[in-house]
This record gives sequence, C-alpha cells and structure tokens, in this order.
Amino acid sequence: MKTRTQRGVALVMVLLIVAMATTIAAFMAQQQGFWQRAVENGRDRAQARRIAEAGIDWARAVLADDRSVNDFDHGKEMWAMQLPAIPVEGGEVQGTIYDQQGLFNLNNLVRNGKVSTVDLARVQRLLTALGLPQEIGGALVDWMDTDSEVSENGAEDEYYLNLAKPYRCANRPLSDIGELAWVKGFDASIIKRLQPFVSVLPESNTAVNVNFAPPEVLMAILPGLTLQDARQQATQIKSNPFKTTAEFLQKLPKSAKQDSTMNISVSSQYFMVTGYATQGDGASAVHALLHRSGMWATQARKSLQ
Ligand SMILES: [Ca+2]
Ligand SMILES: [Ca+2]
Repeated sequence: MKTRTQRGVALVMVLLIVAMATTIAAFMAQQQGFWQRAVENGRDRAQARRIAEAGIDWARAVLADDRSVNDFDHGKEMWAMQLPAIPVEGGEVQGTIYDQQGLFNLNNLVRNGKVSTVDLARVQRLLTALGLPQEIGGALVDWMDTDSEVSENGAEDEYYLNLAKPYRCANRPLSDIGELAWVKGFDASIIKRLQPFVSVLPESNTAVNVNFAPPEVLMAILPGLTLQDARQQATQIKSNPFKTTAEFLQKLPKSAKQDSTMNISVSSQYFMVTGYATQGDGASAVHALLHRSGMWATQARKSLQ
C-alpha cells in the first residue's frame, strides 16, 4: 500500500505532466497557426504579383490602342491619366503609365563609346538649371565612354581603383539611374534632385518629347531659354500640347536659340509602367520599362517587389 507521501508525489507528477502536455499542445497550435498564416501570406503575395504583372499587359494594350488613334503623345491623353485603385476580388489593383521621353535620357551623353559634346552641353545646362555642379557631367562621360582617358573634371579607373573600396569604371552606358551612385561627384541627394528630370533608356539617340518636358529639360535642349520663358512654355504646352514639332518650333520664345542638332519630337516610345496589387495580406509592385515600336510595346526592363 502506498504511503500518503508517495501518493502526493505521484499527484504532483501527474499535474506536471498535464501542465507540460498543455504547454506543448498550445505551442504546437501556435506553430501551426504561424505556418498556416505563412502559407496564406505566400499565396496572397503570389496572387498579388500575378495581378500586378497583369497590369503590364493592360498597359501594353492601352499604349497600342493609343497609337491606333494618333501618332503624338501628351499628358491629356487617356493612357497618361492617373487612375485610382480598382477593387478586385480579395483586394485592389492600380496601374500607372509614365512617359519617359519628356525627360533627358542620360545615355544620349555617350554614343558609340564616345562623348556627344552637344549632349554634354545639354546635361551641363540641365545641371545648372537644377542648381547642381556642372563638373559632374565630365565624370559621367568618363563613366560611360569606352576609353580610359580622363576628360575635363572626369574620372577613370585610376580614380575608382584608389578609393577605400575600389572598383572599376563601367565604360559602358548606364543600366539604371541608381548606378549614378558609383560615379565620382554623385551622391544620394544629387540623384534625388536629378531623378524627376532624367531617364536611363537602352538607346543613345532618343528624342525629347516636348509635350512632356519640364521647364528645366526645355532649358537643357534650348540654349538661351530663360527659366521664366521655359516655365511659361511648359505651362502652355500642358494645356495646349503640340501635334507636330514644326508647331513647337514656330512658337518658340525669343530667348531660345534653335540648335540644328536638337532631337525633339511630339511622340514617345518609352514608358515606365507601375503595377501595384493587394490580395488579402499580400502586396506586390511591378515596374517595367516598355518600348513601343509601331503599335506594340515590348518590355525593356522589369523589377518586382
Ligand atoms: Ca498618343
Ligand atoms: Ca571611360
């Protein structure tokens, strides 16, 4: 027969085992909850991504439709409208198309591996208009040209290989605006200031679509144009966009000097498309650079988040 003490110990053991079993069960239930939520989140995110990517196909269709209507592009056209998010089952989706040719294409600066001096002068005018140092234009030329000869205010391998964390000069066109952070003289605040006015397109002789050009870009392509005239011009264009470049040239303010090498247009081939979608707890953003040739646009670059 068990003593009273033995019975007491046994009871404590039972209570301990029950307590442990309860803790383990609670822990397992919690883990299962985490796992289930992780699966659900993964599923929501995958769905959101598929919907956001479908936004790119929507943009291609919209841009093709636009080209079937006319051969000029401006901010009052349907494709350029910013639409609010549209509800879809389980979430919402938003797609926006941004013109890229009202901006100055930095890759125009170097053509076939050599500096385009007229474009360097344009970049320097743009930098001045933005209150940035002109000198960084020289470093950008060297970063992109294929030779290793140091230009005025430039920098080649010798400079970059002597940095605390050395790397080589790219000697090729830019692939992305973020790449500027590697170039001598550029930093985050300069890139932030420059970004709304420049693009990085996979070609080196693209026209500026004057219908989308901000005053600072108009100043860059039209020597002598004052900031006041450029602002007035950009405001007028916004409400009365041009259908031909001839019309634009006719209405140029007196302060602007016409440049025979100026490459302008009233239409665009490059567009940045952003697709954003939510599904349950998941969200996804897609950015794609589209190149429209004829009616159809192909994807030149894409990033997913
Ligand atoms: Ca159009
Ligand atoms: Ca170089």
